[in-house]
Order: sequence, then structure tokens, then C-alpha cells
Amino acid sequence: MAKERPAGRGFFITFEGGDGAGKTTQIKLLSEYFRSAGQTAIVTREPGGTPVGESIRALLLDPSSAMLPRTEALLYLAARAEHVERVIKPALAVGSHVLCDRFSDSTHVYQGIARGLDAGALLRLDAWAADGLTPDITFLLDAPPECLSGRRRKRGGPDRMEEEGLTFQRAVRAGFLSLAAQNTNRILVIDARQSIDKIQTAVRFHIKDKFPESK
Ligand code: Z5A
Repeated sequence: MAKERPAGRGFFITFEGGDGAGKTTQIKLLSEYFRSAGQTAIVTREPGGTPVGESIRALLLDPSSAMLPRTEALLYLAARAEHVERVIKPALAVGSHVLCDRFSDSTHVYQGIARGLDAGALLRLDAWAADGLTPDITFLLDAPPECLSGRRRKRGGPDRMEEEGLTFQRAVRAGFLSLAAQNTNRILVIDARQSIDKIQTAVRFHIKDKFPESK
């Protein structure tokens, strides 16, 4: 459950979903909305967002990095610890909003549900890595993985996670939907098959509803 946001702190907003769901596109548009309203918003991503996090990202997504699921989980969490302490918390503390492409929900779904790692252990380790930080609101861009295949960026071929097949992607989708059903107060599900503009309209509607002070 998301904790109460301290007065004056920025909004911590995360976007989740399958590969190619449109998170990067929507985050960019939302950052433009905040800037046009005279508010500061930083755009960041996981894994990544810091020099160490970007190095870990390269290792995690490199198709030649053979690793155990537990190793993979610990690397995502290591990148998160750096990111939270060095980027996210300082930005929120000075009143900047943080728009983050993936966060803890991705770990629970990809490593916990799709890879089948111990959910309780992951929850505890993630809370430690994130120093207890949870998003104020999360947008889950949802669509059947078959519908997103044409959108996936190829960037010179699939990365290590994208190499997983359709069964894995279906488990990821089901995992996200189940997480959303358990966290209806925080996670909003939006149909990612809609147009970019329609999705952004829905995102802004929910932002204004959740944070009336953002208008
Ligand atoms: N991962 C994990 O396992 N555990 C963790 O804890 C964390 C992450 C944090 C990161 O990959 C991988 O790490 C990810 C989960 C795992 N693996 N997978 N699979 P990433 O960051 O490189 O990739 P991604 O986040 O999965 O996806 P992406 O390529 O960045 O896609 P996106 O941001 O969701 O989509 P986009 O770039 O905005 O859009 C893709 C294309 O579709 C682009 O050409 C757009 O113009 C187009 N687009 C966007 N929206 C639309 C709509 N609405 N209609 C039509 N076309 C659209």
C-alpha cells in the first residue's frame, strides 16, 4: 500500500507494462504536461538512472550474460538502491516530480511471478533496496503481448529479457494484472492498444484526480 506523501514532496509516478507497451512515450508526454504547468519533473528509468545503474542495465540486458534468476534479481535490486538514494529521493525532496519507467512492480512480476522466485524474499529485499519507497501512483499499460510485438524496438536485436518467448510475456501480463487487482488504490490499468493521445488523456485525468494541486 502506498504511504501518505509528505507535504511539499514531488509525486513519484511509475509506468509499468510489457515490452513495447508505450511507457517511454507516455512518460515524455507527461513530463511536457508538468513543465507546461510550471512544475519540475525528472524522467528516469529502471534498471538505470545512475552511472552504476546503467552499467548494471547493460549487463542485465546483454544476451551473452548467462546468469541465475537470483543473480538477476539481485542486480535489479542493486541498481534500484543506487537509483532511489542518489536520484529519486533527492529529487522528490526538493519538490520535483519523478516519472520512472519501471520500478518494484517489475521485479515482483518478472523475477517473482515469471521467473518463479520466492515472492516473500523478493518483497523484503526490495523494501530494503528501495529504502521503503513506494510510488504514489502507477500506470499499468496493458495489452496482450501479441499486440505489442510490432512496436518493440529492435535496437540491433532483442535484449536478454526480450529473448524470452510468448509464454513468458503472457505470464508477465497476467502477473501485472494480478498485482493491479491487489493494489487498486495505487495501480491504474490503461488499455495500451488505444492511441497515444487517448492514453495520455487518461493519464492526465488520473493525475489531476489524484493530485488536485497539480492543476
Ligand atoms: N526488468 C525486470 O525484469 N525486473 C525489474 O525489476 C526491472 C526491469 C526494473 C527493461 O527493458 C527490461 O528489464 C524489461 C523488464 C526488465 N524487459 N522486458 N521485456 P527496457 O527498459 O529496455 O524495455 P521495456 O521497458 O520493456 O520496453 P521499451 O522498449 O522501453 O518500450 P516502452 O517504453 O514500453 O514503449 P515505447 O518506447 O514508448 O514505444 C515503443 C514503440 O511503440 C515506439 O515506436 C512508439 O512510438 C510506439 N507506440 C507507443 N505507444 C503507442 C500507441 N499507443 N500506439 C501505437 N504505437 C505506439
